[in-house]
Amino acid sequence: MAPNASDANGVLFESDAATPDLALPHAPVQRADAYPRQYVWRNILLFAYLHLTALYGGFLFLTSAKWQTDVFAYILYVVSGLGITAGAHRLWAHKSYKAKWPLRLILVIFNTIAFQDSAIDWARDHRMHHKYSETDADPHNATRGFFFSHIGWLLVRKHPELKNKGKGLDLSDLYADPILRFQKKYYLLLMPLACFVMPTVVPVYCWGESWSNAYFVAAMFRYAFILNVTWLVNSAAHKWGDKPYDKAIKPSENISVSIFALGEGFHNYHHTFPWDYKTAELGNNRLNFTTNFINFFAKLGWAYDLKTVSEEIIQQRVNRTGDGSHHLWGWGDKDHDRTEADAAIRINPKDE
Ligand code: ST9
Ligand code: ZN
Ligand code: ZN
Repeated sequence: MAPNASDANGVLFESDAATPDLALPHAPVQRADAYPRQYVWRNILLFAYLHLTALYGGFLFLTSAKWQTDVFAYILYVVSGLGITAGAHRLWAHKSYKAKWPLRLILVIFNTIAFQDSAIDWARDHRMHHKYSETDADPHNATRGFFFSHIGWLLVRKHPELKNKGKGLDLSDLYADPILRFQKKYYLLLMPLACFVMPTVVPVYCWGESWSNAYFVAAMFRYAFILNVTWLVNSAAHKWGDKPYDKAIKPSENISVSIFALGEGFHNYHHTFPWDYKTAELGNNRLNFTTNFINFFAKLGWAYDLKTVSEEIIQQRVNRTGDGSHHLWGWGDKDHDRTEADAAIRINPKDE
């Protein structure tokens, strides 16, 4: 079922679009009411503990861990990151491509190392984030400020509006996948093994690392690091950057976030065309590690039905709702506005 409620604030799938350039018929509205916060003290204490141990882990990463442990932590960051970007995000939340079961299995293992809750729950929250973007029904509503959209939303009970509107969400595609059902059913067993036990045990038994370096560096520091990178997409990339595709929304093109988030910081594009498997316009692949990962599996035939938006539609949308910052490669770019080009000051011009 396509989310087509009249109060939806953003498109989720291509089928929701109601204009030729793939937008909703009305402009998006931001909204946040002042509702009483119900603090979840268990989460506040656990996140405080995580960040304190991660700071110590960051210190050990630089000073006393073996180089193999540092490389291992980096590899875990990349693979667990792909479990979020290529898995929970582009495959499961947005259905922007399809994957055969071996790739889905790899991605679910990567996703469990990332511990951002089961892929089904992640995709459920994320569909709300796009469909009711920057309203009370958006889990990390960025109009509530940087802190709330970064981590604060995980420290309080969810807004009743989110739970109400969430009832209308169709998740049947997610529950139809036995791999996702298995992950959700056994999450409380699989997640601690994948996110904390395995990253601690491997360095100790494979290259003789100390228990403390292994735990603080490969488990806690690596986990907190990737969490904060992910949260930056919700906070920084909803605040800072250009809006070449839709200037009426907060999500922005944030290159710095993209570098750390494996290509997920082109957020103005992504909220404008969320079902594009690249989450960015062509030409940005250098910073889009996840797109290259999906392209690689597409060559193997394990990823297929990759969806993307045509240049014409992108251009229409840029012209109608963009903030004018859409990139030009330079003079003569076919996208260069004619009036602006004609009015340019040219010194010693000579057209060949
Ligand atoms: C974490 C997730 O950090 C991070 C996600 C970030 C997303 C980023 C997106 C950006 C784009 C992608 C870029 C990726 C870049 C990656 C880069 C990598 C290098 N719809 O939740 P509950 C209903 S997780 C419909 O308990 P509370 C439902 O009935 C960190 N219904 O609400 C549900 O029952 P059930 C680790 C919904 O009690 C019931 O409400 N995890 C929806 O208010 C209760 O749900 C944690 O720390 C919905 N969306 O508690 C756990 N939501 O589930 C954190 C709820 O049975 N979470 N319902 O169906 C919690 O502790 C709690 O959720 C809470 C709220 C305290 C925050
Ligand atoms: Zn967003
Ligand atoms: Zn998304």
